[in-house]
Amino acid sequence: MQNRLAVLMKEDNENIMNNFMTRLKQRELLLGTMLSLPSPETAEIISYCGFDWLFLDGEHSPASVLDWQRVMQAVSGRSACMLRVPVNSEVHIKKALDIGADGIIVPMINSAKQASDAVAWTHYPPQGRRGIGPGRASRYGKNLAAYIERANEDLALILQIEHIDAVTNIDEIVNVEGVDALFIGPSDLSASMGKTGQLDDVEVCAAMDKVADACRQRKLPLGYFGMTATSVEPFIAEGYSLICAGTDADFVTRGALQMVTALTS
Ligand code: 3PY
Ligand code: MG
Repeated sequence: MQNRLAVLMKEDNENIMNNFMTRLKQRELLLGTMLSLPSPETAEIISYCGFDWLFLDGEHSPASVLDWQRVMQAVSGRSACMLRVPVNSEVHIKKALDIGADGIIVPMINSAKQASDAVAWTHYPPQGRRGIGPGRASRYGKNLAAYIERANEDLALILQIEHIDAVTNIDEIVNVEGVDALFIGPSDLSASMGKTGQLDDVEVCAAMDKVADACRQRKLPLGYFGMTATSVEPFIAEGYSLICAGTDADFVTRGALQMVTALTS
């Protein structure tokens, strides 16, 4: 019996995290898509489709923390789950990590101070001040010690650059220790410049290039979101490594429209 428990414990510890962080740090191309529906079944279907990672949108969707826990249970480790918290806050970050997210995405980071707050809330002491509690992330406390030992190293902190103020402060933001990647939010960035959705605009492109240059200098991975393959391909070619393309809701819409069109045209 004792041996059996020892084996189980070892397997649990080895499986407790995934290799997302290793690949992220090496700026390997990581292909993901966005989950916006609080639906474990949809998440499960998408998890069988081969994405490296999933962007769980806790900012704009109606999903609760419990919904996201169910979604991650359905994904069951087939893709890494990055949960976007609604806002940069200690409580949201703590809950997102405790339910077992492999990393978090924090929207609208505009200054080095906001970035270092996110770092503090994401990391256990001594690097940060994340509170300790048992949850799904640590097998409900069964592996708490092992989880705490690895969490600071293995969980990804991804900050969204999606306001012109963030672009202005980008050199300070990229120098904040403990940030694992930046991720451009093209819609909000263009909107903050009075150019909503004008992603080809010269000034919007220049702002994105400034972020890309700062990341390149610091060897910091950079991500981008687009609705279609065509919209993200130029960014992959430019060396953006953390790519999120499409959303679950849009996949359903397109499939349904395709069927109606096929049957009515
Ligand atoms: C944006 O485009 O603003 C986003 O947040 C995409 O993730
Ligand atoms: Mg945004």
